[in-house]
Amino acid sequence: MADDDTPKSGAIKEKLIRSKQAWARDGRLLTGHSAPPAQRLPPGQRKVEDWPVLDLGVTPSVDPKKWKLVCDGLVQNPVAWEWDAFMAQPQVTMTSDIHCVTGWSRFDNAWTGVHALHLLDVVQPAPDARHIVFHSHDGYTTNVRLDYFADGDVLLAHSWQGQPLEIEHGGPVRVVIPKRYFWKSAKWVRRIEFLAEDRPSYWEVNGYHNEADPWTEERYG
Ligand SMILES: Nc1nc2c(c(=O)[nH]1)N[C@H]1C(S)=C(S)[C@@H](COP(=O)(O)O)O[C@H]1N2
Ligand SMILES: [Mo]
Repeated sequence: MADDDTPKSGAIKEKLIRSKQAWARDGRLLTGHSAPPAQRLPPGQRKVEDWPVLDLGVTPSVDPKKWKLVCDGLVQNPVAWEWDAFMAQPQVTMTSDIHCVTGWSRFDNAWTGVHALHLLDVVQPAPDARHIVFHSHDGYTTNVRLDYFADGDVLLAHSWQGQPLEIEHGGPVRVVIPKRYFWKSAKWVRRIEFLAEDRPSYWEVNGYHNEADPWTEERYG
């Protein structure tokens, strides 16, 4: 949050943010159990059929024609892909479950987009790159370890269930990191920054866990 990413406070859903901070304080939904990954619903989660919208309350309108994805920092080949260049990359479709820290899980989401491993192939992270921060058009940021991003099931998605991702869900392009709580999956992504040192970001400095593994209930920290 060191740069000018901070959203205008008037535009933020202050109430939602305050209540999520209170959840972190109270340890809400923590069960104290952990579940084996063979079981599909992580501890403390309930399955939903719809797809809730969760964000800071700022829905940026991002015209794909003006959208650009910058990957920079500790990489040997920085890229700045405009829409056509992004869509010209090899495409994958992968199905995964969403686990939101507010307690809902949504199974079987078919995402289409660019595989994270392809992006890594292109940019070639420098040997000392260990961490990533995603920057989004609404001012949101979130951090993950580079090895989590390289996990094989991660992608930069432009479509969900075969349809272009709706703007409320982060279109034109969002990150999808299935093995982490969903706040790690940045909507409206515009920049992927590669770093040597970790940089806890929006929720990670507001009471939420740095790693966010739903199976061990890394909700707060
Ligand atoms: N840019 C951006 N990405 C974001 C957020 C946000 O506020 N801004 N919220 C995160 C949180 S807390 C969740 S739970 C998911 C929600 O995604 P959805 O609205 O598509 O369900 O997006 C994550 N990615
Ligand atoms: Mo969330």
